[in-house]
Amino acid sequence: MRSTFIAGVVVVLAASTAAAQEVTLRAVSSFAEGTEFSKNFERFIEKVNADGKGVIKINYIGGPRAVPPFEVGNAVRTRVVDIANVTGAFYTNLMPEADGFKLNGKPMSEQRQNGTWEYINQLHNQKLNSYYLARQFHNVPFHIYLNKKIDKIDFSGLKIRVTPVYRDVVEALGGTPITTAPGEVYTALERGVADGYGWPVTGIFDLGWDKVTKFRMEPPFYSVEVNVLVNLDSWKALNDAQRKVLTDAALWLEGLDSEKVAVIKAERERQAAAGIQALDFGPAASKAFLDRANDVAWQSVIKRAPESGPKLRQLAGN
Ligand code: 173
Repeated sequence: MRSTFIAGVVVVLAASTAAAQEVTLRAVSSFAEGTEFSKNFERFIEKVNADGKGVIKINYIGGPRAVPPFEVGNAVRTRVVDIANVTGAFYTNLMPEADGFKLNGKPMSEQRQNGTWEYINQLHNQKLNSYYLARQFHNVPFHIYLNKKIDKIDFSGLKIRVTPVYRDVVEALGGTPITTAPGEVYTALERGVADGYGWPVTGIFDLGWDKVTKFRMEPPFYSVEVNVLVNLDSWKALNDAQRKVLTDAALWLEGLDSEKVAVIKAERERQAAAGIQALDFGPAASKAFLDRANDVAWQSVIKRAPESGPKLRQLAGN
């Protein structure tokens, strides 16, 4: 009687172990669901769920309504979530050198070959208890958008909405930086709390900012970086098959950056059609701006991260 009972328990346990071989990861994005900087991550999730049937599954909790953008890095670190779509600019409190990732616009295929990926992965292992699964949007630049016309590249007297991405350059050019999450940009512009904002060339229509934007300053600068991070304990708990599904999908996700060339062109045309005027001060002023933007950003990264800053600069080659 007793041995039959034990045998039964063993069978039940074996069955539940087999079922538990499909692991479920909880995911969040630091950008609103369905918007430009979440969309490809959402495609990645669909792909993982299709390719990983019976092996691994991602449960998408959603965007900033689930976890505020500036807290997403900490949520991955502490395993409140297993996987996140987040820019380094949102976790510089935990990793100051994350502000330097925008200064490397090399394709990820190259960064994976020349040791950059590996070095940045180590930084994430150590400081964010996470695995650096993918980096997106290396070929998408940023701009400063304005509602007041300027006649040279000088932000004196202007209040400009920033994140760490734009803070140093805005200050260097005399502007007053105001830090907000993307979700507060519309209201800041509508109320005149900000005279302008930093944002990539793409995505301003997603939250209706075209209605509160007059000018886009040229030239484009830096490189967007939005990373897919996996909590390191969650990553270590996966088996080889599960990691392979994630890694294959990550490389596919990075490859989607090639679509952005056409997207950027269309976006600039759409902005023009919406009445957003480009402010272009010519090649000499543009070059001076780019040099200054690059210098002040590296100085700031190196000051706050004296060891890893110079290494990141050497890897970026600028
Ligand atoms: O402007 C921002 O909120 C920001 O830093 C960012 C970074 C990457 C993609 C989009 C926005």
